[in-house]
Amino acid sequence: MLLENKVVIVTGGSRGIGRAIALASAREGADVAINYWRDNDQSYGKASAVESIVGEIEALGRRAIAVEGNVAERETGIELVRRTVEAFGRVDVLSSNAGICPFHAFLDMPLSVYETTVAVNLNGAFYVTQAAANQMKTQGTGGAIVATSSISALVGGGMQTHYTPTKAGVHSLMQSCAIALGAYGIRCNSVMPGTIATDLNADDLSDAGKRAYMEKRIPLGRLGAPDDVAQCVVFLASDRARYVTGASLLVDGGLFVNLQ
Ligand code: RM4
Repeated sequence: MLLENKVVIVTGGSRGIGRAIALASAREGADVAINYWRDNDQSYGKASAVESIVGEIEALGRRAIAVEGNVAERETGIELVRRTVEAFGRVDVLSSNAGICPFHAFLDMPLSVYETTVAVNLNGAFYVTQAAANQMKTQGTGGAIVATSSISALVGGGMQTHYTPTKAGVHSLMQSCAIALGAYGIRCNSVMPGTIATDLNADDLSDAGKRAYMEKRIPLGRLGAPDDVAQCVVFLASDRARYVTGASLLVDGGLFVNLQ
């Protein structure tokens, strides 16, 4: 068990990649605090998305709590850590995963679309990382922070001029936090997912031509699944990565390197 008796916080943990990270962490022995926001997704049967993931974790014999809050607000990270410590006594791992990507053209992008994307993806990552790192420092036993950056930290997207800078920022945040927090034994790394089939891009990939184009560009021949990313997050969070900090791991099926 790679995360035996660890306490893991996952932001944006009710759906998509975050849900997979929460479940994979529980499967590896962790108790999990799941942050979510406006969970109105009824695609998990009668239960809401967050109710169903809590149930799946408890069915594994691990504990889980759900804490609603918009990570774009600084208080959310502070309250999320407080509720986690209240429930489980500590924080060992933070998966700073919450993010949005409302695809939109650049020239007529509404200010609200830009500002909300920056607030959630970058400001949110900063706030929750700061809150978790302060708790880990207080605990005095180190910790691991894994941020969900993106292949989009390294390459652009014509409909993602608001989004790609935030993912580059998350990547850089982890590099600087690795330096700032190394003295406390807190490791900071990022994963860089490629095109992973989730509700984040369901609309974008509902275009059969776009989906076929992306699949053709990926050397492994398929879009990623959320658990493909979750397994890499578990590795970076675990003691197997004990000497890894300030690093980033592409999880993209070879998409980034595929020019021709
Ligand atoms: C990723 C990458 C994918 C896109 C998602 C939303 O960074 O750009 O292609 O589907 O974002």
